[in-house]
Amino acid sequence: MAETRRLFFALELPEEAKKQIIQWRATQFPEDTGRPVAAANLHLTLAFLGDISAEKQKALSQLAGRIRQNGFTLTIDDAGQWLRSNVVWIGPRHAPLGLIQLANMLRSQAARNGCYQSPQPFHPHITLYRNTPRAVSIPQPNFRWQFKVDEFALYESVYKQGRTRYLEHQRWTLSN
Ligand code: 3AM
Repeated sequence: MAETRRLFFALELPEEAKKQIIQWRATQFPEDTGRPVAAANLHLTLAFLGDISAEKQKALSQLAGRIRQNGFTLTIDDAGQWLRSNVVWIGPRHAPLGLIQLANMLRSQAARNGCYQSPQPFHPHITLYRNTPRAVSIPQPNFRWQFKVDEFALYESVYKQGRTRYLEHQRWTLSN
C-alpha cells in the first residue's frame, strides 16, 4: 500500500502566547481535567486532511500556495468544553473574517480532493485538554491574547511511543 501521512493545516501560536496559555491553564484547572496538550503542540487547526498520499499532499500544497489573502489579527478571549469530543478549548469569541476565509478555502480545497470534511461549521479553537472524562467547570476567560497572523502551515501528526508530535512540512505567508 502506498505510504500516507496524517496531515492538517494549522496556525502556529507565538511562543509568548503559548507560555501565557500554559501558565493560565496550570492555574485554572484541576490535575484530573484530562490529557493536557504539550506546549509545543498548541495550535489552531484550519483543515484536517486525514491520512493522505504524497501525491495528494503535493496537489493540496500547490493549491494552498495559490491562496491570496492578507493576514489578520486574532484575539483569544473565550474558553469552553465540548463534551462530544471530550476537549477543553480556548478560542476567539468573534473569529476574524480572514481566519474564516482561510479555513473555508483550505477545507473546500481538501473536500474537492477527496478529504472528508466534517459538515459542522468551522469553530476555530486551540485544544488545551483532550480525553476529558467529565464536565469541568470552565473558568471565566480572564485573558485576552492578541496576535497578528501572517502565516499558516501544513503539519504532520506523528504518533510514536505514546506521544503525538506535530512536524511542520511547509509554511506559507499570507499576503495579497
Ligand atoms: O486542534 P484540534 O484538536 O481541533 O482533533 C485533531 C486536531 O485538531 C484534528 O486534527 C488536529 C490535528 O490532529 N483531527 C484528528 N482527527 C480528525 C478527524 N477525523 C480531526 N479533525 C477532524 N476529523
